[in-house]
Amino acid sequence: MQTTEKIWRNGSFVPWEDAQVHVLTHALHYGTGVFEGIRAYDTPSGVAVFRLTDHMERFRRSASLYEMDLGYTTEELAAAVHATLAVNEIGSCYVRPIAFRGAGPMGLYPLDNPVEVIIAVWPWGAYLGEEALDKGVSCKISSFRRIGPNTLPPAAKASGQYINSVLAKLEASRCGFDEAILLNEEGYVADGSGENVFVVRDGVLYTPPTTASCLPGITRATVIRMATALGIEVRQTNLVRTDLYFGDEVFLCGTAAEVTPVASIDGHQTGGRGPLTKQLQDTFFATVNGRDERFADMLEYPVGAEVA
Ligand code: PPE
Repeated sequence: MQTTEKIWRNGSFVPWEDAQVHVLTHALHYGTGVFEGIRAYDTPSGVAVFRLTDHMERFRRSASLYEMDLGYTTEELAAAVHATLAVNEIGSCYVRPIAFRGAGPMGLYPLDNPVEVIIAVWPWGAYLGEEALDKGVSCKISSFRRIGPNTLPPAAKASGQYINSVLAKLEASRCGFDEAILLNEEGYVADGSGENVFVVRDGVLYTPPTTASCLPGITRATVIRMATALGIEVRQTNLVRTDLYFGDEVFLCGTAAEVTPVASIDGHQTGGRGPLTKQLQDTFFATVNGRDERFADMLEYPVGAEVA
């Protein structure tokens, strides 16, 4: 991993190598952290953060589920992200805010442990490999079911919940696949280990509803908005695994994965980066790179910055 110079920690900057935690950190034992994954992009008008406010609002919702007081407003956290980018003099990169319960009493009751908030940034290229953006990835339907609204609610992005994704990812990789797609307890498609799932069939775009235990992805919402604007019909509906096997095109999307085509599922070939996937992927990259005015409102610049 490519490191940067400074990490924002509880309101000030510390050198990357000094941003340590105690081994009895509550979140390390019990997973009591909430986090975000955000991307910043170099644009002709400077460094922009994609849908920063939406990410910070989800961060706040995740924290509230676990009764964590972030101690900063959404605006303060957004300003801290811009400041972290500036102090590290970095352009396109990944941004990782995390709030977690720190060292203090042991045991499951977390409210006596301090909440720490940090923001780190680092260069992170194509999540599933540069080639995947063009050629697509191979996916396996995981034998592990996705966590549900009454176990570990997928509407929150909490650290401990990701153990579910890790199991699925390990299994997929052990079996020779690039990525895992998880079904929910009812057997409907939920999401990838770290991405939402879309299928194209006869020119219509399908994706599971958020009630299917997928993360309410911000890239998912972006793709739905773009598709609608491009005149593509979008249906949020429960999908079964054969809907993916028989899809004309299948793709994954997420902050890290951006828009990544799926080449096969359980060995069933899809159309790869077909025409709709390509159109949405091109629109996505043009937007985040500041080259598509239609969706420019989703790019957030530091307050007071000149936006040409
Ligand atoms: N589903 C899951 C399970 C998920 O983790 C992500 C994001 C998404 C869908 C897409 O959500 P959004 O980023 O809001 O469009 N996964 C993050 C973590 C990846 C990681 O390896 O860490 C991400 O993409 O940043």
